[in-house]
This record gives sequence, C-alpha cells and structure tokens, in this order.
Amino acid sequence: MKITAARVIVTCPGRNFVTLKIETDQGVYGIGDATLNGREKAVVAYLEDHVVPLLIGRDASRIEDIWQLLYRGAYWRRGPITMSAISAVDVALWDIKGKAAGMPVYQLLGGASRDKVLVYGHANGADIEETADAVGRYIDLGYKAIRAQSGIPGVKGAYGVGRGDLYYEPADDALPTETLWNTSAYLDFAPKLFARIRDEYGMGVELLHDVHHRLTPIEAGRLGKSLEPYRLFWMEDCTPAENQEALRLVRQHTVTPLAIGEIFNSIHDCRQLISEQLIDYIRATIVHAGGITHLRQIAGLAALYQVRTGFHGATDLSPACMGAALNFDMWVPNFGIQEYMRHTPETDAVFPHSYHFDDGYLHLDDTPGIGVDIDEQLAAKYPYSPKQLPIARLEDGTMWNW
Ligand code: KDG
Ligand code: MG
Repeated sequence: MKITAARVIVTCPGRNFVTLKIETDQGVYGIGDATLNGREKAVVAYLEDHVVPLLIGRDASRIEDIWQLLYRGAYWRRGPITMSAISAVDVALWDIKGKAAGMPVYQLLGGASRDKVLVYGHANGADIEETADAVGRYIDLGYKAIRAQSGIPGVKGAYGVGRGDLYYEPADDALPTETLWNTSAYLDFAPKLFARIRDEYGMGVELLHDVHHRLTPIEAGRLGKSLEPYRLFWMEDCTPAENQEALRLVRQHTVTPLAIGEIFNSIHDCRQLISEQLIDYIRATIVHAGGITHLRQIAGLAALYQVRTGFHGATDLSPACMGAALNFDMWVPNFGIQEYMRHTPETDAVFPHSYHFDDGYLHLDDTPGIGVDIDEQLAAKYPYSPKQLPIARLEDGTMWNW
C-alpha cells in the first residue's frame, strides 16, 4: 500500500488544531494530530517542507521504518516540533493499518487489557467555594477522578482557572496574557482547598492537582507533605523537570504520588525519572512524544518500575490525539488514568469520533483505526487564528514558569 498524498489541515473551531492526513493508493487514509499549542505553524512548516516530500511513494505499512527514517534521518533529534511532526505521521499510519485490517488500533497492539478507560475531569473556580461546587458538578456527571484548581487570594490569574466550566482553554490572544505568581500565597492556600473538598465529599472520589511547574523542589516537597492528609491521586508537574535529579529532593519529603511529563517528547526526558522511581505516573503523550511507536517504548520502560501512564489530554490535544491515546490506554498493561478535558461542540463536529463518556470512563467501540475522522469542509470554515499561551511573572516583574 503506497502513500500517494499527505496534507496538513489547520483549523480553528475555537482553538487551533493541526492535522496530518495521509492517503494511499488503495483509497484508505489515516489522520494524526500535530497540534503544538501556541507554536502550531512551526509544526506545519516542518511537516510540509521537510516530512511530506519524504513520505510520497513509501509503503504505508512500514510504520517502524518510517519512524526511524524521520527520527534518525533528520540528523537533528528530538524537540517538540520534530516529535510532534513524527507523531502525526506515526498515528496516521497506525490509523491506516487499523482500517486496512478492519480493527481498532488497540487490537493491533495486542488487544484490550480493560473494558473502559478511567478519566479525570477538570473542576475549577475563582475561589474555594466555586471550586468545591464544581467538584460536586463533576461528581454528579459521574466522574470518579477530578482535578481541582482554584483562584487564590493575592494571585492574579492562578493556573487552571478557566473561562468555561467544561471547556477550559488557556490560550487566548496573539500576544501572551501576563499572570502574576506568588508562591507563599499558593503554598498556604492549596491545603485549605483540598481540606474543604474532602470535608464536603469524603474520600470516595479521586482528586488530582496540577502545580504547573511553579515550585522549586523543596517547595514541592513541602506542598506534597501538606497535601498528604487529603490523599491525592497525584500532584502534577510540581517542579520543572529538565533536571530529573531534582525529583529526588521532592521524594525525600513526601509520599504524595507524582505525575510529570506532558511537555516531554522523548524517552530520554524521563529515563531517570522512571528508572529511579522518582515519579508514579508518566504524562508524556502520543502527539508530543513521537506517536504510538515511541510511547510504546516509554510505557514499556515505565512498566519495569511500576510507573503507570496518565496521558495528557487537555483541549489543545485534538480528538485525533484522544482517539489514538484511548486505543493505547485500552491496551497498555500499566495504565493509570487518562486526562479528559472536553472539547467544544464545534471541535467535536469537525472531528467526528467513536469514543464516548459514560459514568467516569471513556468507551471505545470496534471502529477500525483510531476511530476519529476529520470533516474537511467544516474544518475549512474555521481558519487559523494566532493564539499564545499565557506567561507568569513574580510581583517584582521576574519571569516565572507559567
Ligand atoms: O497547552 C498547555 C496545556 O496543555 C496545559 O497547560 C494543560 O497542564 C495542562 C494539563 O495538565 O492539562
Ligand atoms: Mg498539566
């Protein structure tokens, strides 16, 4: 089966998505997500100028060989742009292989290890009361696991407090929105938030929290320790992880489980974190970490150390990524949880999909491939619109981690 065409489709049904569509001489096509929030056009250029010309005429069934060609053949390895582009090709080829076989991708990986995929939703509010109410709404919707983020007195624009309820979206203007960060206010506030939520809803729901890279290792240790009474499912991105050894210090101070990796794009970003058991959940995901082919290696390494998967699933990852991730989640033996931030109805219409939410889980059917398509005519009605992620500064103006 030969690749005859590969096209990049950019659409903005409320937020930007980049999708690669690969066509074959047998009429079967596949799609893969290539969205890198706020840097979308860089991946478009990488794909159109440097990847698509290499694909035409190749055998679409040779997924591993094409992966190696794009990774080794570029000479310049890794990085979010390169690996997002490789991911898109990889997922589109798995989609094609599944469709050609008449099977969902999880069957090709080895078959289902579970019947349904546990997900966590996002409750947020301007203050503790609003956030506690939002947690209650998610419980009513059937969620078994809920991430809670709240506005903090004295912090302008705390991370994770969205404009919508079900459709939180951080990227907005063409120039970044500036937020202000105050670590002391946050460290004092966070335990009060979780005390309030546990007080109202008890211990029967899993709670998660995203620190979004804001703390130093010793501060992260203190936060983890102060949250221990509330038994979090995980504390995410408690400190930037370019320095993987930093997590040793956090581990020395807390048994709150740690999740890291949504900005990783290679197994080398997390090798030490995993092999020294410095984390409990690996967040690297299909679209930014080299597709199904590379995630299989990361998950395999993680399995050796009882580290489980907890894939990133924010709204800037398109339904095409979600379809691929869910197929992976159905198969992967060391599955932990899947993030599920709902897409807007406009996005869902552009990307018709077979997965659906029910009672705290996402469910897949037997649709061949990744189970997600793109409606190109509808996509064309939503042209690209430049957007950026916010930035964070300290009160004296110092740049901080958003
Ligand atoms: O594009 C950035 C978002 O994907 C990120 O801020 C979301 O941290 C995030 C999460 O855990 O979903
Ligand atoms: Mg996160």
